[in-house]
Amino acid sequence: MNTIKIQKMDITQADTDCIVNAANKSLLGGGGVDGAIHRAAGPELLAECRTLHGCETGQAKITKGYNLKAKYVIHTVGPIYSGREDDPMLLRDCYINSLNLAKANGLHSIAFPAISTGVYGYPVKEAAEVSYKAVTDWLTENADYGMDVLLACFNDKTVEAYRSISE
Ligand code: AR6
Repeated sequence: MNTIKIQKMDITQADTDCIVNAANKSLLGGGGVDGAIHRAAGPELLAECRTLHGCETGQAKITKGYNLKAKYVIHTVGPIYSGREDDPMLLRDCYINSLNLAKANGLHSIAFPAISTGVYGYPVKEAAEVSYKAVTDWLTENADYGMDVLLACFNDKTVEAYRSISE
């Protein structure tokens, strides 16, 4: 069975099989959730990221989780919000490609931060709509797989945005 859970939390504390990092194209670390994940995982994470040679917007790459509870980190790069048509498409790609990569690695639980809604400026409500639909579409298409999705919200605004959509 597939599940979705919305929870206010620090994603570095998630004990899912993998957590998703809202990274930038260099995959070499940054602020926000990216900084928090690198600090919690330890320097070996950056060392492995250096071997990946970056990542395009909307795509996803996997590494080990090192000192995190999660065994793996899936690094994806959200769009920098521009108000153009391809913002929602690229944001959707982040969720779909991360879920596909988790499945390809045999993982059955995954935690997502609200990708692009911090430094990258995507309005929280709009992002929550795109993200929630991407996740539910994927779960419907992969109904037999058994994936537990945790939407790890760092603040009340994000929790409320997801709750208002899911209810
Ligand atoms: N756990 C869960 N969510 C968090 C955490 C945490 N520990 N810390 C922040 N958030 P952002 P972006 C939330 O800025 O907008 C980095 O420098 C935060 O409140 O981390 O995709 C990268 O290197 C917000 O809701 O990511 C890139 O350069 C969400 O995570 C750039 O920022 C995303 O905020 C990516 O920007």
